[in-house]
Amino acid sequence: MIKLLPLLQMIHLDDAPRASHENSLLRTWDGPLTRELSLQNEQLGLPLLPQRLAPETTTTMVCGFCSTGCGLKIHLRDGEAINVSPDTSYPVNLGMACPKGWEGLAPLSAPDRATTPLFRDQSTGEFRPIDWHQAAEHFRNQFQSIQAKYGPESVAFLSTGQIATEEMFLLGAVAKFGFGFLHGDSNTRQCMATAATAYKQSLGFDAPPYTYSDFEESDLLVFVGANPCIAHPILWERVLANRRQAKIVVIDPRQSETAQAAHMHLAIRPKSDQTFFYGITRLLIERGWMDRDYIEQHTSGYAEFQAFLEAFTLERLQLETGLTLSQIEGFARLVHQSERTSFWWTMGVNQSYQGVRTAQSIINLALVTGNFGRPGTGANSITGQCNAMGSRLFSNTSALAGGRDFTREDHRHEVAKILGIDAARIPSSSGMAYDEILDAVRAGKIRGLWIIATNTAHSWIEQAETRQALAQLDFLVVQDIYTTTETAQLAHLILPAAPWGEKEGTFINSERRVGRIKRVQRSPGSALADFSIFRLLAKYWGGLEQFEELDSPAKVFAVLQELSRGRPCDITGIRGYQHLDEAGGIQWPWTESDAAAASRFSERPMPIGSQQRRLFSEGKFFHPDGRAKLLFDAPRPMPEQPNAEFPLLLLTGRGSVAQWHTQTRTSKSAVLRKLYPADLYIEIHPEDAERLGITHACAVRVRSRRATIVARTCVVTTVAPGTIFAPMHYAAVNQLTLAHYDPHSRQPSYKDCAVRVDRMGEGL
Ligand SMILES: Nc1nc2c(c(=O)[nH]1)N[C@H]1C(S)=C(S)[C@@H](COP(=O)(O)OP(=O)(O)OC[C@H]3O[C@@H](n4cnc5c(=O)[nH]c(N)nc54)[C@H](O)[C@@H]3O)O[C@H]1N2
Ligand SMILES: Nc1nc2c(c(=O)[nH]1)N[C@H]1C(S)=C(S)[C@@H](COP(=O)(O)OP(=O)(O)OC[C@H]3O[C@@H](n4cnc5c(=O)[nH]c(N)nc54)[C@H](O)[C@@H]3O)O[C@H]1N2
Ligand code: SF4
Ligand SMILES: [Mo]
Repeated sequence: MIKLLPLLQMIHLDDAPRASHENSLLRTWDGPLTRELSLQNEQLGLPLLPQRLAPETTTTMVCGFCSTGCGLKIHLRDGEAINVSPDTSYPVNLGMACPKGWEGLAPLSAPDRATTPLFRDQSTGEFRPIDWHQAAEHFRNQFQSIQAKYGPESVAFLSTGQIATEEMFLLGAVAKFGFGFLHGDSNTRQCMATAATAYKQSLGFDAPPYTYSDFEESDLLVFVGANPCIAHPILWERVLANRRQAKIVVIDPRQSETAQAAHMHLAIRPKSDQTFFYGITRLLIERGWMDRDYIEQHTSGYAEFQAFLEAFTLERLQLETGLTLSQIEGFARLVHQSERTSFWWTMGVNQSYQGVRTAQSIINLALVTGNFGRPGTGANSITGQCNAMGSRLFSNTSALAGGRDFTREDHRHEVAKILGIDAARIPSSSGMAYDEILDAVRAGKIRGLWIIATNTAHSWIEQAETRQALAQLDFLVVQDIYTTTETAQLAHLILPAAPWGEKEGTFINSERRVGRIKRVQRSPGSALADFSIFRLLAKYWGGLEQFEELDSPAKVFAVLQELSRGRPCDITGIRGYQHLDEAGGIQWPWTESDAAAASRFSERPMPIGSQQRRLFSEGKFFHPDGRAKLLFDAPRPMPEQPNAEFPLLLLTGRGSVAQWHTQTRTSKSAVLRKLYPADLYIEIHPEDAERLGITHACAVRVRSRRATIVARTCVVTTVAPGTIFAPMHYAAVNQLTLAHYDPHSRQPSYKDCAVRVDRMGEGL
């Protein structure tokens, strides 16, 4: 048997007999396992899908990049994927996909895939391959000894919105209720924390209200800090399919690709959106252009809000937003005249030191004008990662499963009962947020950290501090699909994971649609699905028999359904994974009674066409009084404003359709690599360039108070004078950014810090 295994799988070098209880642990799981055999997903109960099919056939699943959640056809030969094309019948994308979707398989076969656990040798500092048994023992021994020495607060995990919901739930449950980790957060903090918090406070639950057909049903679409042409290209296709001759307004300091395609571009001064929306709301109210009935019947706090808005005069608006009177009035008139206005926001709003109140200034405007719950309306946050919505609802990080609160005893008891565990195992607080975890590492309070499917050393704000924290840890475990990520390179232990395409489970997209992913390829070496890794680690941890029953994603999905019962995200009406295939994904909520009612009309489990559902059509919100709260606060000044020494403001964001985040995946596709510049560039306005004696494609130094980096220039009029733009896909960019956060959501404010730009050789 040994002969058949690739070299890296033969990893256990000592021949000492393995403790018999460990063999028996594995045997209960995998059948008679010899130490010579590395684990495979098949042995852990995750067979290659689909089984028993014709040699050449096709299956379907959702894309593993952005939260649009397009349906893809996966073409198989002998049960393994050989190609991808868009699914023509999936209700999200209707036969379209962006380049990332088409190239979805390329990242799986990259040469730097992690194929075996790697352990850093203390003496040489080099990684040494080990087997899964040794990896799980190291994991247990190190974390348990840190906990024993420094107490329960001394360990934490950082997870992701890019693994299956079943996996992130299992991680949260095993780590928090099993291993006793009090702190665990995810990269959803970088992305959706603001929207989640804003919705929860305003509407009573983290519930994005829309369905994608709202793009087509709107008369006026307002995009705020969102660049869907680049970040959600297939949603933009849905906008183009609008049948009502809609007007499109883009509010963005940059003339983004989306702004270029809009009827009206409001090049707002960065971080003045909150002031802008207050001012617009005031203007609409002053002119009697609000919806009095809607306000009276469905909102609370209107009188206080109206009084607060008095200060947001037209003069103030012009001064603070940099927009002209005619732009402001023109926009207010458009909102008034449109029967159906929908507001769509993304990172230009969420990633801000005042993101939650800014998001709520948009929610308030939609409520006050009665643009809620009807087709083509809504205050709609577009999600980022493929499964950020899954992590918001079920990951047991900032919220307890099912959108519950860790702080509520009744909620802890509900979850404990469903899981069959003692409620005392569930912490009574959600624990530290991402930034607080890294602060605690720097303070020496957290000594052990487990990072899963996120590339902290590249993507977190203010990188020098971040890397300093990671370097300080006694034990850093990185669970990734590649060994080469900036974060994996800092690890003591690398756990090789299997990505999208090599495992099964579900994702939840931006419009709350639960979609399916499948295992259509074998993983290289002994890489395992995150699901299998969590189970393996739980097994080795000891004393966690209660989690053993959760031995397949399908079983965990059934638990998630139970956890959702009676909650706003109730999915008890879904009849298993196959139902998701048949229905083209299913939006939450889909309750047992919804399913029963639908089956009265149709033989099929759920007919396509009954699928487009939005929330709040009755105007009933999730607060106890059924009303939406109008929440507001005085806008605050930007903490690091440009000055004489650092005269430019740095905006960061997505650079191209072909680049995904820290580029670990998209850089593996030769096709995608042709679609973006290999090296870091900054966009700068011709006026600034001229003043600095810079031309196009010049090498420049970009300096902030934290770092100096080198970039090439791209001289364009799409950025406003006084600002520059740099894509986040290049690791150097977060060396410049300033660690500051929204106080309610603790989301990093990535899009505002002061910098200077100098020609190479000058200014330093
Ligand atoms: N190709 C590609 N697509 C992606 C991703 C990717 O990496 N690559 N990532 C996915 C993820 S996780 C996310 S979260 C989304 C992000 O999707 P988006 O939020 O659409 O993308 P960003 O480019 O980060 O930011 C959007 C815009 O905010 C603007 N902005 C900056 N500051 C302000 C401000 O103060 N006010 C306003 N109104 N606008 C401002 C920027 O100029 C930028 O054009 O994209 C998803 N889709
Ligand atoms: N300056 C600046 N910084 C930003 C932003 C910005 O606009 N400006 N945007 C922020 C936002 S919105 C986001 S969402 C973050 C994204 O930041 P990250 O989450 O750090 O970015 P990714 O590159 O998506 O990292 C995902 C990691 O998981 C690995 N991976 C992929 N699939 C799997 C899997 O199935 N299992 C395991 N175990 N690993 C897997 C990948 O190889 C990769 O290393 O960046 C944030 N950072
Ligand atoms: S738009 Fe998003 S979900 Fe659709 S193919 Fe592109 S990356 Fe995948
Ligand atoms: Mo994101």
